[in-house]
Amino acid sequence: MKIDELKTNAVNTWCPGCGNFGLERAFKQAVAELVDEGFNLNEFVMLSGIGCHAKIVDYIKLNSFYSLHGRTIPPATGIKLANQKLNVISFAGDGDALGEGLAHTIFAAKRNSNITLIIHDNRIYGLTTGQFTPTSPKGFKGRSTPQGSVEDPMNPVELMIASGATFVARTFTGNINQMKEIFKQAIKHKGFSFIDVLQPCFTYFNTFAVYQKDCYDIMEKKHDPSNFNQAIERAREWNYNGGPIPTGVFYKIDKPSFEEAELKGKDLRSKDIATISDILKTKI
Ligand SMILES: Cc1ncc(C[n+]2csc(CCOP(=O)(O)OP(=O)(O)O)c2C)c(N)n1
Ligand code: SF4
Repeated sequence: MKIDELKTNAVNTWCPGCGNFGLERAFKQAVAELVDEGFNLNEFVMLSGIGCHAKIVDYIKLNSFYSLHGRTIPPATGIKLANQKLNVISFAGDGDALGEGLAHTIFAAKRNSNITLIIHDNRIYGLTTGQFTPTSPKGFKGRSTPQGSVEDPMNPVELMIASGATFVARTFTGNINQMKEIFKQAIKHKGFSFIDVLQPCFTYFNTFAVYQKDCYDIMEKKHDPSNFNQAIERAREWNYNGGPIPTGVFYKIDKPSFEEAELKGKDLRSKDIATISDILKTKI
C-alpha cells in the first residue's frame, strides 16, 4: 500500500524541523510494508500519552486511543489482553513513559506484555516548553533547571534489558531506514518490544547534528542480540552524556508473552472462559 493512504485531515502543528516528522514517516512506511506482507490494516492500534509526540495518533489513519500523561501502557495491555489479534503500539514521550509513567514501563517489560512501546526521546518535556526529563544530559539548562541539571541521565535501554523486555532497540530520527526496519521487527516480535528513538526537539533541544555525527550501527561491531551480557555492555557504551552512540537492536530473545501465559493460549473472548476470575485461576 502507499503511505499516503495513512494520511488524515488533521492540521499538523509540530514545529518545522521537529524529529517527530521522521518518526511518523518511518512508522507509516513500516505499516505499509507490513500490510504488503499480509498484515491487516484494521488490526493495528496506536496509543499515545500526552505531549508533542502524542499528536502522532491524529496524523496517522489507524485505530487509535489517546491516553493520559504517562499512562499509555495500561490501556495498551488491556487492549492486547482483550483481543490478541491486534498489533498494539504505544507512542510515548521520555517525560511521559520514563518520568511520570515509569512504573508502568518497567512492569510491562517485567510481564513481557506483547505490545510495542516507541519512545520519542527528545530528552525534554516538549509540549510544556523544555523542562528537563530523566534522559536530559547532566548540566542541561531548561525552564526548570536554569542553572543546569545536576542529575545524571537515566539509560532506558539498559533499564529495559534489566527489567525483562525481550526486544530492546535504539534508533535516531535522522535514520529513517533503520527506524522503519526496527519498527517492523518490533511489531512482529512476540513479547514486549521497546524502542528508544532519539528525536531532536528543534525548538528546545536541537541535538540533530550531534546524533548525526555520533550514532553508529551496532551490527558494525558484530553485536549478538541474543546475548544478555553483551547487550548490557553495549547499552552502557553511551550514558546519554556524550561520545559514540550505539544504535540498533541490542537485545532480542523468545519467551512466552504475558498474554500467552495468562490465557494459556485461549482467546479472552472464548466461550469456555467466562470471567476474569476464571482466567486468573488458570494455571500457567
Ligand atoms: C498527569 C499530568 N501531569 C502533567 C501534565 C502536563 N503535561 C502535558 S504535556 C507535558 C510534557 C510532555 O513531555 P513528554 O512526555 O516528554 O513529551 P513531548 O511533549 O516531549 O513529546 C506535561 C508535563 C499532564 N497533562 N498530565
Ligand atoms: S516543541 Fe520540540 S518536540 Fe514539540 S513539536 Fe516543537 S520541535 Fe517538536
